[in-house]
Parts: sequence; C-alpha cells; structure tokens
Amino acid sequence: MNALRAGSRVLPLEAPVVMGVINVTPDSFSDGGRYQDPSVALALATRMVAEGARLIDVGGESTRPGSQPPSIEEEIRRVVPVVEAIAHLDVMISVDTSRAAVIDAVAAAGAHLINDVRGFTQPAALAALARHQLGACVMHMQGEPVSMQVAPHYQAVVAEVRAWLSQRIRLCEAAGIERTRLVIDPGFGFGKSIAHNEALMAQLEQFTDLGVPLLIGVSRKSWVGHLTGRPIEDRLAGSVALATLAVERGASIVRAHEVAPTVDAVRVGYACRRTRGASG
Ligand code: YH5
Repeated sequence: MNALRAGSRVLPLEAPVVMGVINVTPDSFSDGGRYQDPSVALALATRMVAEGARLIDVGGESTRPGSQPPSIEEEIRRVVPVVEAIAHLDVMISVDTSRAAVIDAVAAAGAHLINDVRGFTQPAALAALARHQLGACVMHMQGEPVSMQVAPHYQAVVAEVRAWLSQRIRLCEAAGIERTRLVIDPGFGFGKSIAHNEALMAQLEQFTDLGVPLLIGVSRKSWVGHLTGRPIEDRLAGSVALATLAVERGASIVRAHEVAPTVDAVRVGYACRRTRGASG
C-alpha cells in the first residue's frame, strides 16, 4: 500500500502527495475553461510539477452540482490533446472519466490513471481499465451530478460509503485490476450534505484500513465556502486547512487546484501524523 502502480509508472506513497487539477471544460466555473488550449494546459502542468505535484488530473466532464455530461466525442476532443501535450512530463497523468471509449483514447494518448467519480459502475469502463493496466481512483458518489445535491440521504454515511468502496475494490480485483493499482475516495461533496462531509472527515481513519491508498478532494468546494463564507476564488486557506487535517488522518493523495500551498500543507499534516503518539 506504500506505492501506486498505474500504467507504466510506480508512484511512491510512503509520504503523501498532491494531485494538481486541470479542468478542460468550457463551463468549468472555477477555472473558466482557460486550459482547453493544450499549450496553456502544458504551461500550467509544468508549473504544477515544478511546485511538487506528483499527479495531474485532467477532466473533460464538469461534475459540479447540476452539470450534464458532454457527448463522448466532445469529452475525447477536450481531454486527448491535453494528455498528449503533457505526456512527456515527469508526472503521473490521471484522467477524470466514467466512459470506456474515453479510457481507450486517453490510454493511447499516455494517461496512467483513471479517476472515475462514478467508481467504475459502467462494466465497459472496468473492462477498459483492466485491458490497459491503468491505475484507478474509485470515488463514491450518491446519484448523478445533475441532481446529487438535491437531497443526499444516508442512514450512516461513513459505514455506507466505506462498505460501498470495499465492495468496489473486490469488483475491480475480480475484473483483473490488482489492488496495487487502486486508490479510493469518499467523494466529498458528491451527493453529500455539509453534515455528511463533516462526518466523513471526522471518521476519515475508517477509510485507511481497506488496503489501498486514500485520496481526498476538498479544494475550493462548497463545504469550504460554507465554513469560511468565502466565494470560490477565496477558498485557498480553507482548502489547505482541510488538506492538512486529511493527511494527519491518513490521506495519501490530496487533489488540489493550487499545488504549492497544498504541498506545504501535506508536509505539515504528514509530520503531525508521523509524530502522533510520540511523547515529548
Ligand atoms: C474529488 O473530490 N472532485 S470535480 C465544486 C466546487 C469546487 C470544486 C462548488 N473530481 C473530486 O473539484 N475526483 C472533482 O465548488 C474529483 N475526488 C476525485 N477523485 C469537483 C470539484 C469542485 C466542485
């Protein structure tokens, strides 16, 4: 569990790492579609790698609450040129998608890992993953982006999300994807109320004994807005605070829009985790 194998790469995870985000959606409210131009995306990715990102997450489907998915052709047209443009960088390339055809296209373009907010619930996506021997981030979501925030509901959110992820790990293994290629994510904000997010963070340790590394994404999310009262462009400090806590509670990968400050947060959180229990 101290390394992630994905495509041709091995990512050491003894110390936790940062995944930088590049949105290639025209409607992406947080980055305004600025990175659809592959040369602009390359400049951003290059900077993120210099700042210490070990993974870059390229997304062509906006999964913000209320969004509708693009066509498959449109999604491929958005992400493939960006993956090709950044494939030579010394970084693990992750692509946010739920679709087998997109997985095939980005595997050929040089992607290493698939980050599926639907947790590979489409059988064809699972098969594509196994075919290309890619890594996989299995995220939990209740519902679909278009309606997931209308009325999220759980009897016991932590136990339910944990059981679902555990089951997905078994299904991935049955489909031929080894455990060493998997990462799990409870999916903050994906069919979760503020109280659900709070419960997941309070009990984050519950996700650290499933035998695969834990990824968390809280950067700029509504939860941070709720806690700080700040608009999306002013949520860095709140996002970094949650990243620090998540690492102290066992997260191995933190997905973030601003890499440099998140790398510092991860170092601080990891130092606090390492020294836990040590008496002065
Ligand atoms: C995640 O947590 N999140 S896209 C709403 C915002 C700001 C940002 C209202 N993909 C995750 O970043 N993949 C996204 O303000 C993800 N884990 C994984 N694995 C949503 C996002 C955002 C949403």
